[in-house]
Amino acid sequence: MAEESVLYALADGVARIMLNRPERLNSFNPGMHLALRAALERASREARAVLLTGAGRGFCAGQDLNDRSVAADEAPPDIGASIDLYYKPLILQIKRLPMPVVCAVNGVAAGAGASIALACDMVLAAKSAAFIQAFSRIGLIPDSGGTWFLPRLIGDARAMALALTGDKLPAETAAEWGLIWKCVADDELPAQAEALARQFAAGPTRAYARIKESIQLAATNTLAAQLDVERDFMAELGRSKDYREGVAAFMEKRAANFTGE
Ligand code: T3D
Repeated sequence: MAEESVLYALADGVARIMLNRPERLNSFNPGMHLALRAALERASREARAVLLTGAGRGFCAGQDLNDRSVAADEAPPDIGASIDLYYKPLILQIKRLPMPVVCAVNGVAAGAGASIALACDMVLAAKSAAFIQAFSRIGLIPDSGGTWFLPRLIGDARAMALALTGDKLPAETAAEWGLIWKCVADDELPAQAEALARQFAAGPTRAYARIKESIQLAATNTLAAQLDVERDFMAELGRSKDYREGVAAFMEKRAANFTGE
């Protein structure tokens, strides 16, 4: 039987999702897309945090180019349809997941693989990892939100240069530039990413969901509109059990026991 292209394990509130086509650097075929979408859907029902990583020496090399016939006598692939069917829903699913998604970039993240990492809420990368906007190398543009994430995270000049050149950006530089949260020693990545995911799984889940949503809304809101968003979310969270627990724990000088309610 073929190995599963996405592995899923739930423990202590953390859904651990691993892209698992290491022989192709975890590049995407339709089966892996569907498996990842199903894993994220499952996490949305049973987890309080997600940890996404890749098997083997790479994180993800984007689209599996073996699935793209470019023979002169064949019709060109309908890449727009592939984006509508697979990549766009995947990015939106990550962004809309009402819990933190931690991404542990264990090796190269290229093409849509880089964009998928950037769609996650906190990105840690191994020192040996790198981010490659591989698209222009094959005559395409950054997709899966690449043209949206890059300028917002690192500014137009750096975004443009990475997209145009397709040059490899080492993880350490990615962290220095603010493209990702942190670059860590290779052998420390699993433990550090796990600790962060566990911390989130034991935290105020509803607040995390609203933090995630607020920061996304801020990308397009005016200040006045964003102040209204903050008021509404604060009003809602002020009625939550976790808020009561957080304040009580502070007053009693003890650790809070958040339940996500
Ligand atoms: O088409 C649509 O639906 C539109 C959506 C597009 C989204 C996109 O992601 S477009 C961009 C697609 N990705 C790429 O262009 C990246 C292609 N890969 C590379 O440039 C390099 O592999 C890397 C720079 C990522 C890593 O280089 P390196 O030297 O560390 O590894 P390698 O030897 O190139 O790759 C290892 C194996 O993985 C190799 O197979 P082999 O020779 O050992 O049998 C290689 O062919 C395979 N591999 C790597 N990336 C892909 C891949 N196979 C298929 N598709 C890939 N994307």
